[in-house]
Amino acid sequence: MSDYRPTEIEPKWQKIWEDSHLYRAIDSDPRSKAYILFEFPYPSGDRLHVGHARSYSALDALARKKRMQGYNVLLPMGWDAFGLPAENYAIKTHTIPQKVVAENIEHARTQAKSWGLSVDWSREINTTDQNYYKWTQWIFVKMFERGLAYSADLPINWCPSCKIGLANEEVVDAKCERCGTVTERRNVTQWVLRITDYADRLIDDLETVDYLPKIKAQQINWIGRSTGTNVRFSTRHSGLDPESSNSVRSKSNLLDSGSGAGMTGFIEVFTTRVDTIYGVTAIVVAPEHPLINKLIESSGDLFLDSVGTGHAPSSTDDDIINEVRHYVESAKRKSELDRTDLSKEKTGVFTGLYVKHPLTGEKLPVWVGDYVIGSYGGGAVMVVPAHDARDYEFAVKYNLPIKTVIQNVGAGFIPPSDDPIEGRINATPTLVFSDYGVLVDSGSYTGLTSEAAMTQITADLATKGLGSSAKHYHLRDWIFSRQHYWGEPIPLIHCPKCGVVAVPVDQLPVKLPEIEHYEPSSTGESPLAAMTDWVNVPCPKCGEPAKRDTDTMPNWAGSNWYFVAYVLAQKINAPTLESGDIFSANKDLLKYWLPVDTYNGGMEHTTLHLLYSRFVYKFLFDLGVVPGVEPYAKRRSHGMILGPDGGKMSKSRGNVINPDDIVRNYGADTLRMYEMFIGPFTEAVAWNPAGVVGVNKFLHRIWKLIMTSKADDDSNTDFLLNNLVHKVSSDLDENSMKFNTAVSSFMSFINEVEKTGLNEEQKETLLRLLAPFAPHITEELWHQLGHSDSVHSQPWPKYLEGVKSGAAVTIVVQVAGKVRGMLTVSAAEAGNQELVTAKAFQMPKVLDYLSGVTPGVVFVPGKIINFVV
Ligand code: ANZ
Ligand code: ZN
Repeated sequence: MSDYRPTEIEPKWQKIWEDSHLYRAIDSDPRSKAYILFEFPYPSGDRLHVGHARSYSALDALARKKRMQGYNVLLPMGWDAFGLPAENYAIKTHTIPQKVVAENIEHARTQAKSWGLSVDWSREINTTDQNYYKWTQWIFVKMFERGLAYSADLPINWCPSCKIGLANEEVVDAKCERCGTVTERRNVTQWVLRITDYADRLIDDLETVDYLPKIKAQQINWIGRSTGTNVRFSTRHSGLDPESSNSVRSKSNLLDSGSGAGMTGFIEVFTTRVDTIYGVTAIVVAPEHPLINKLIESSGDLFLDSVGTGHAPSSTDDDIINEVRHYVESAKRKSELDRTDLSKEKTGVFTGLYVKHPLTGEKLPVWVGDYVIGSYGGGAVMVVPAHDARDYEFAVKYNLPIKTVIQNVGAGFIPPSDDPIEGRINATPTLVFSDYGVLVDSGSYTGLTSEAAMTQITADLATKGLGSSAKHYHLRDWIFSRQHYWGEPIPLIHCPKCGVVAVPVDQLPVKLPEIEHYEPSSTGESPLAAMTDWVNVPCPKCGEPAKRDTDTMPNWAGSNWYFVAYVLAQKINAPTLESGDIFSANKDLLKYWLPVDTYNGGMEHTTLHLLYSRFVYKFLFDLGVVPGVEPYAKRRSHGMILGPDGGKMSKSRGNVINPDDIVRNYGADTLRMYEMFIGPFTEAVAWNPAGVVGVNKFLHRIWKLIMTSKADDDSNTDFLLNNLVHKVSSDLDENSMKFNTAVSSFMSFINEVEKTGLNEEQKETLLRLLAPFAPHITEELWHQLGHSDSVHSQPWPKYLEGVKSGAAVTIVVQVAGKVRGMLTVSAAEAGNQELVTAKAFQMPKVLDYLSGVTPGVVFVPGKIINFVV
C-alpha cells in the first residue's frame, strides 16, 4: 500500500470499530468516568451541516483523548425529533411526520457515522419513540401532581400563519421565530410550568458549575432577578385639598376596592430606586392593571357611586373613561416587545385618579401607559422623570413636573430649576441622571447617599406599612402547551366530575395517534381535538366519560432530560415490565454517570434550553431521582461556521457547504481536522476551501512520513516531539479547547521533521497524538506499523521532563536589566544556570560592568540571565 486513500480506509475502520464495540461506555466501571455531551441534533430535512461537524469533531477528539488517558468515556448521540420543523417539513412534503422523521434520522445517522465519531451507538435515543416520551410524560405528571403545572388563560403570542401559540422566546422582533409572520395576542387556556419557583436556585446554583462567563450571564439576565422596594401609594385622600373640578376626583370607593398586590386602598409599585422617591411626579399603571378594568367597568352607576362627592357624572368623566378604554384596546394589539422597546415612543392617558405620596402626602396623578408591563412587579411604576430615561420621555410628552433629587457626587451639580416648565424645556435626555449619588430636596434624607437612603427609606416605609423590600424576576412561568400535532400528548384527562386528572403512571405513554390531518387547525385547537375516538376516554378516577387534553408539549420537552436518558438508554429502548419509575430503579447508574462533565453546543441554546433543562433536572432532584442539583458541570459553546463569503450559510445565498461533499472528496479525517483548524472554537469563522485542501495535503504528508521515512540520528526530533506532546495535551483539553492551535502545531512539527524522518518509536508517539483528530488514518498507519490492536486503545503520550534539544539556544544577557549581549549555548546547556553564568562572565561587555563584584543572578532557563548589582 502506498497511497493515502481515505474513501477506502475510512468505512473499513468504522465497521471494525462498530463490530468490536470499541467505544462502548461501560456502566459502573471502576475507571473514572467522563461524560462528554454535544447537543443532539434535530433531524431536519436539511441533514447535518458543517456546524454540527464542528462541535461533534471537537468533542469527539476530547472524548478520544480521555479514553486514551484511561477514562470510561460516554459520548452518546440521539435525535431531538418532535417539534415544528418536522411538522412543517411533513406538511410541505405531504408525508406524515413519522415517516419524515424516520427518513431524516436514517440519513443523519449515516452522516454522523461517516465522520467516525466515537459515539456509543448502543445508547442512541429518539425523543419521538413512545418508550422515550413515556418518561417525558411521566415528568409532566409528576410536575402536575406537585402543583408545578397549572392551567391559565393567558394572552399568548399567536402566529396567524403557523396557527400556533408561541412562547415569548419564540417571538423575535414581534415576529414568529419560525416563519417571520407578525404575531398577534390571543387568550388561550394553557398549561404552564412554575419555573419561577426555581428562579433563585437557577441563579444561585450557577456558582457550583463551570460555564463560560457569558453563558452564566445569559442565564442570570434571562431570569432577571431584581431587588428593590415595593411602595404603596394610598388612594385615600383625607387631608388633601378638596377637588376643584370634575376631572379631578377622589374615587375612593373605586380605588379602595382593591388593586396592586391584593391590597385595598393602594397602588403598589416596584422600584429599584426608592432613593428617588422625592422625585416622583406621577404614577403610571399598566393597561392590564386591575384598577383599569374597574375604571372601565365603572361607567354609569358604579362610576356615580365611586365619585363619592355627590356630583353627577360629567361628560368629562365619560370622556376620560372612553379614552382609557380605547387606549387599553390599542395596547392589547401590541406585543410586549414593542411595548418595552426603549426606542419606541412612550404613550399614556390620564385616568382622572390621584394617589397620595407615602412620605410627602403630595397628590400624584395616575396615568395608564403601555410601557408598564402588567405582569411585572405590581404592574405599576412611580414616575421619576429626573432620574429615569423612560419616565423622562413620558414626562416631557405629557407635561409632568421633573424634580431632581439625586446629585452626582464629584461632578458639578446641575441645580434643579424652580420653574418646572423651564426645567422641562431646558432638559434633554442626557440630563437624566440615572446613577447613584447623594440625595437633595428629599426631606430628612437629604445628604444621604443613594445606597444608604434606599435602606433607610425602605425601613421607614415598612414601619408605616407603606412599603417593604422586594425581589422580582423577569422570568415568567413557562407556557408548556402547543396546539399542534407533532409533540408529546399532554397526559391529562378532563372529567366533568373530577376535574383534571393525570393519566395514571402505569397507563403511560399516552400514545400520539396516527392521524390523517395533522395540519394545524384554524380554530387554534390541536388537530388531536378532531380525533373523537382518541379524545373520549373514561375518567381514570370515576370511570365516567371524560376527554383527553388535546394539547401537545413544546419541542423543548424531550431535550429537557435527554442526557439522563442516555444513561438509561438500554432500559428505555427495551422496556421491561418493572413497576415504578425508571429513574428510581436505576439510581446507582445515574449516580455513576451524572452530572455531564463537559457539555458543548450552539450559543443559540445557552439561554432557554440550558435554563429549561436545568429546571427539570432540579425538579428531578427534588423528586429524589437524580444525584445532584446541576446537570452539567461544564458548559462551552462553539462559534458558527459562516459561508466562504463570510455570510451566514443559507440556501438563498447559495453559500452552503455540505459536509457530505467534503467527506466524499477528501475523507472524514480532512473534514474533522479542518473543522478543528478553522479558527478559535468559540468564534464564528468563515469556511475556506483552500484550508480544506491544506489539511488534506497535511494528511498526505503524514501518510508519507510514517510509511516511508527512516530513523535519522537527529537528537532534536525527540525534543520537538516531546514539545508537541506538551502542546497538544494542553490544547486538546476541556479547559482550553484550543483545537485550532493543536492542529497547527502538528503542521509545524511536520515541517521540521519531514527532512530528517522519524524512527519507529517517534512514529508511534505521533500517531497516538494525532489519533483523536484523525482517527482513521492513524488507525490504518498504526496497523501498517505492524500492530494488531487499535491505536485508540493506546495510552495517551506522556510529556517527559528533561528531554533536551540538540539545537542551539540564544540567551539574552543583561546587567541590571540592560541587555549587554547574546549568548549561544546548546539546548542541553540552556537550562544550566552555573554553566550559563560562567560563559556570560567570559563576555567582555559583561566583565566591563561586573569585574570585582559578586552580582545576584536572575535566571530564566533558556531565555534570559540578568545580573543584579
Ligand atoms: C422608579 C425609578 C427611578 C426606577 C429611577 C428606575 C430608576 P428592573 O431592574 O428591570 O427590575 N418598573 C417597575 N415595574 C415595572 C413594570 N411593571 N413595567 C415597566 N417598568 C417597571 O427595573 C425596575 C424598575 O423598572 C423600577 O424602578 C421601575 O422604575 C420600573 F431613577 O422605579 B424604577
Ligand atoms: Zn372523573
